[in-house]
Amino acid sequence: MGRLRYLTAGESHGRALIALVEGMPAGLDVDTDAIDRQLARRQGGYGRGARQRIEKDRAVFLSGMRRGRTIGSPIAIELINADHRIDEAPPVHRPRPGHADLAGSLKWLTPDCRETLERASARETAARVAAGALAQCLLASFGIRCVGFVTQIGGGAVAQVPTTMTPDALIAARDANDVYTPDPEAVSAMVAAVRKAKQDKDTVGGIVEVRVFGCPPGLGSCVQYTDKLDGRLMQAVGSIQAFKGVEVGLGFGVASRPGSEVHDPIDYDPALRDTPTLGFARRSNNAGGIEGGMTNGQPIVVRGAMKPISTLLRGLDSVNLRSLQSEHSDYERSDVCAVPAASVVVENVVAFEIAAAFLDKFAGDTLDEVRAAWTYYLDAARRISTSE
Ligand code: EPS
Repeated sequence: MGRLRYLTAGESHGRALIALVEGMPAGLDVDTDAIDRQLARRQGGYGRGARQRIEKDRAVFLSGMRRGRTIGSPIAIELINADHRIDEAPPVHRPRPGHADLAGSLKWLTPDCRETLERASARETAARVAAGALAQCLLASFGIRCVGFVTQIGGGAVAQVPTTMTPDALIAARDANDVYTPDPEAVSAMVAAVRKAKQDKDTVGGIVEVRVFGCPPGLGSCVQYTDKLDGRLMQAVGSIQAFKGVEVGLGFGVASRPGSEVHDPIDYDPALRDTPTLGFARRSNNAGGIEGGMTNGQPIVVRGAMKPISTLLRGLDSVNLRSLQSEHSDYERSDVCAVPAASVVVENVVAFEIAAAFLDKFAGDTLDEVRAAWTYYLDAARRISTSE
């Protein structure tokens, strides 16, 4: 039994994408409909291009399951690409600034950027969503819920999302529009920002946020840098295609405030003893649920900034890798804005890291052993004041 981890394989126009998940305990009922719903959400959102009309992502479980339950062996999930034409796809010689095209061509010593772009494509995030949605099945069975949504598109369309919103309220409001924001007041400005980018033959980025509810304290660790949960979440989100910034809690906002306005004072409220806080209430959650690399029982809050997609209909100044002459970058069919879709990706990569940290602490070959460890821990933690 190793740490929960996953790898992905597959090219954008290859036969399929694969997520290979290892370390999931046996005995977990897998809600394949819930996984497919996440995949469908990732395919949607205002600003998507024509590719999503071709694909219909569904998770095909190739291994690791019997009768809808995990059996402890590696779980291979396949997502078949309808548009698989990698061998016929034309070469790309004019790298798109911002995409992996030039750096990859220099790395793999080829003037054909397609060799790189096929794997660098954000199509790969479908496999990450499949792995994360599987992880959400585990988290759900322990009452942990992850909710990802859009808080900003472009410079002007900014949502206000109160910290008091429950997971159900967030999901209901988010799912009521196709920019995936829980603030109904922000929807029209977000749609207008995408529309304007499209008119201008340009692209637009934005900010997404994930809140994780119901996490017990003690996930992650302050002992080694590799185990700090905030660091792990930053790596997970920062590795998503087009993400250039990640914040936990107040994030960059901590720099400009005094300590008295950053750190979250601690109270004890016995009425909250049976919640994930175990009674240790906080007057604010600027830490975003993580202190010293460990969860503290408050909701986890992670934000990521996505740059505008690097494939612009009007192109950008570039150089032809064959002639070394200045030319406009190539246009590949693409999206104008994938920020709503990216909120689904962020939700699911965060879910995966939380599940991995959960299983680090409550390890077990079977779900029953994991549940026993979790129950024991919560019971002991509630009695902390009476221990020596
Ligand atoms: C992408 C280019 C486009 C996007 C793709 C990401 O692909 P295509 O050239 O096939 O139209 O649609 O995203 C997806 C296919 C997806 O499923 O998210 C890129 O270059 O990163």
